[in-house]
Amino acid sequence: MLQPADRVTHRACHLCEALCGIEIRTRGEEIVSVRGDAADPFSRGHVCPKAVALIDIHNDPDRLRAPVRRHGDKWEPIGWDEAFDLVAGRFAAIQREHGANALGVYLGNPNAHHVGSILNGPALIRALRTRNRFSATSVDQLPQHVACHAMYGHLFMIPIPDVDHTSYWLILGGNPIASNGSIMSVPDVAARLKAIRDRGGKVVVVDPCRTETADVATRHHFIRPGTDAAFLLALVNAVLELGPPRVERYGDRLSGLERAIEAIRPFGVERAAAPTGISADAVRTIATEIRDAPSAVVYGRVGLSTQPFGTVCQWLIQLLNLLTGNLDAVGGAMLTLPAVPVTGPGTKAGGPGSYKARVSGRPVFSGELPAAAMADEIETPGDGQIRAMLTIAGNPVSSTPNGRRLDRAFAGLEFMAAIDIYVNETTRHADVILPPASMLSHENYDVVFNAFAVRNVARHNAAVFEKPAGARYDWEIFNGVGAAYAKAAGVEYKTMPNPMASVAAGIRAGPYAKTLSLDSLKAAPHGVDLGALAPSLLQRLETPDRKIACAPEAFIADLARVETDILSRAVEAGALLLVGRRHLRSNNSWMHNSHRLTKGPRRDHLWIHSVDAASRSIADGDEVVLASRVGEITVTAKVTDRVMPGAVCLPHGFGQRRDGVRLSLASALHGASYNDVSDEEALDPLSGNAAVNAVPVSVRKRAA
Ligand SMILES: Nc1nc2c(c(=O)[nH]1)N[C@H]1C(S)=C(S)[C@@H](COP(=O)(O)OP(=O)(O)OC[C@H]3O[C@@H](n4cnc5c(=O)[nH]c(N)nc54)[C@H](O)[C@@H]3O)O[C@H]1N2
Ligand SMILES: Nc1nc2c(c(=O)[nH]1)N[C@H]1C(S)=C(S)[C@@H](COP(=O)(O)OP(=O)(O)OC[C@H]3O[C@@H](n4cnc5c(=O)[nH]c(N)nc54)[C@H](O)[C@@H]3O)O[C@H]1N2
Ligand code: SF4
Ligand SMILES: [Mo]
Repeated sequence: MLQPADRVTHRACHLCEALCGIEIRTRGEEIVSVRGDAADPFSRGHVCPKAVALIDIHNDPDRLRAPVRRHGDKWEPIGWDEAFDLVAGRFAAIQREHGANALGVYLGNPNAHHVGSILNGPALIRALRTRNRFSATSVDQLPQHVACHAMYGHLFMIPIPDVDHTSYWLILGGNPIASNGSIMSVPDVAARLKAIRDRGGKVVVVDPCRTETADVATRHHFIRPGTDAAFLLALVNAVLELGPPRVERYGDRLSGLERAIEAIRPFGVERAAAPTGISADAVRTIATEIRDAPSAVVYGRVGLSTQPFGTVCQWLIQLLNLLTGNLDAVGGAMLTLPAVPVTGPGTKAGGPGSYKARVSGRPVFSGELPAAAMADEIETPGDGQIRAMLTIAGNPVSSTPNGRRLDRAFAGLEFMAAIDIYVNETTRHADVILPPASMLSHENYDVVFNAFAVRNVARHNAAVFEKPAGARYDWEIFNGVGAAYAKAAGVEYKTMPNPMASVAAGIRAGPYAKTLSLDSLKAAPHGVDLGALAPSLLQRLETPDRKIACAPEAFIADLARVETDILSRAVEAGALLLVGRRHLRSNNSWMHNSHRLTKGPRRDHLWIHSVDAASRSIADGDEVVLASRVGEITVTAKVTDRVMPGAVCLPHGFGQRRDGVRLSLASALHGASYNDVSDEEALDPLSGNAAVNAVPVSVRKRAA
């Protein structure tokens, strides 16, 4: 029953990229309900089951509410100041003895959703002076940054599909119905997908699995994992067969187009058919449909980036949109124009590092080493070896490749601190955990995902609760560590102001400054619509010559690998490649402690096609051993034609059942960690991004 004393707060859900507006009713300190905010012009009342699970996270008895220090396998409370001094003192001492790079830092995904982390985190990281920086970016979208930085001059200049106006959407390696969209904030994507078809358009999905998105698409093509580069090369050639490139709109702002076409032509349309499993006819049909559509957009996400050809795939996608005149065009792919700019003056364009990973020689991009190289850097002795770690909102033991090796590496550290809300697979190795206050007591502005939305939107997120006495915001924790570290290490750390001040300044420096301010946003609790995406890429290019670089030499050189590793490599009979999937009721590795999300049927099965199951005498529900170069896990098989023959599919993020994890619900669940079989040596060489998809594996029935 609603009572007059109930308070209503409007904000956006911070759990995924969709930016759904929510309405939270509270009575005192209790949350009465979480609902979709029907008055939000962007999300229009849509939410997924995770929004309601915000209640579970807020109330979770396992969520840490104050700093803790580990003694053996026991955790004891510790005061904030004592904790800051301990962490800073140990970091400084280890660096004094072994050099600044003896400290490693890993940043996880939730940082991207929190204004305090995204705006104030970098100052702390810089103050810590280490080159050994890692993040979830290199198990995710790094190839998109690398491709777009090379072509357009800024790592955040990633064109977004104009979902609301397109007539044709080709989706590769993304399942927005389950993920709610990525590098494309698109709330209520199901309705938006349906609208494409209702207005006579088409949606075509290319994926080794028949996903929930494939179910609502016009057509779905199975593709053998990791072969998309060959498919995309064939598609470019099929487009070129139909006539000259439609590049008039780019005028003289293209460089290297001829060079790119010349490099791509030898791949032809026919050769991709056998390795990919998609016929040349099907490729030509897609090319014709794209060419005939009033507007079209090609989009590739996690399944395209986290595979051995991530950067080449993302480059070819940009080229396809460009060659068909759909880059920077309505209904195609355009840059969002956010209220708080993330490109342009005063922002960091990013780019390749001037150094490489110490042990593996893997590339560095925008000051970060590949997460797949972290275990090497911790385990390998020598100058620059990591001996202490700081993780911030990250769970690399479950979320990055060869988790078991990383688990062992973390166990061997001299010292570790985590800024995190749980004792989980990774943070159980910490000596000190510093937990920020519940996100519902944080004021928030989503600097990142408002900048990658399919409409220009902005929304201020009011805090639902006062911060409890003694609790700290994430940015206050950064200031605490920073100040203590400055003292201990004798370096500079300038205390950072409330990040909302930077949001206000960002809006003042941004394109809507005349009509918008932080105050006017606060007065618009349902968010502000700033209009549809519009062409702006050509005006915003940040390459040195202000042209689109169509043919980055490193990308062209990597085509040789398509030849050797895809086109000329025979597929062994019975070979299996592992791919991942997401479920609407899960979020990477950290939301399995919510009763609302984990109840109901199990979602941790290994999908295997009936042909592959039969040849291995595997029946539905059997326990099977999934093995790769790096290890084995036992999982439960589900025999299904949703996955193609030759591929098996497992969700990541399970496997909380490990000693010392303090997640009472999650650690009782079935399921093993995907990343205990993904391989840290498998990566996209151009970016260093982990190839957690298309992992060669074997599957056998577990001996009784
Ligand atoms: N096999 C496979 N692996 C994958 C993927 C895949 O598709 N397949 N996907 C990859 C992708 S896209 C990503 S983004 C990464 C994610 O990689 P990570 O970010 O390393 O992992 P998460 O599971 O998101 O863990 C988030 C951590 O943040 C903590 N946390 C949650 N909320 C807060 C908060 O408010 N404050 C703080 N300080 N901490 C908080 C959680 O307790 C948890 O420790 O995983 C990648 N790994
Ligand atoms: N419910 C839920 N939502 C989430 C998350 C979550 O964990 N759960 N995580 C959030 C995060 S951090 C991210 S980055 C986004 C990711 O959002 P999406 O990019 O939509 O990711 P997925 O849903 O994992 O879809 C990836 C698809 O790639 C396919 N795939 C795998 N390998 C290949 C390949 O070689 N080729 C092709 N063509 N396809 C391949 C898989 O079968 C799968 O269908 O989701 C976000 N939203
Ligand atoms: S779709 Fe994403 S933003 Fe929307 S309610 Fe679900 S988790 Fe939150
Ligand atoms: Mo992600």
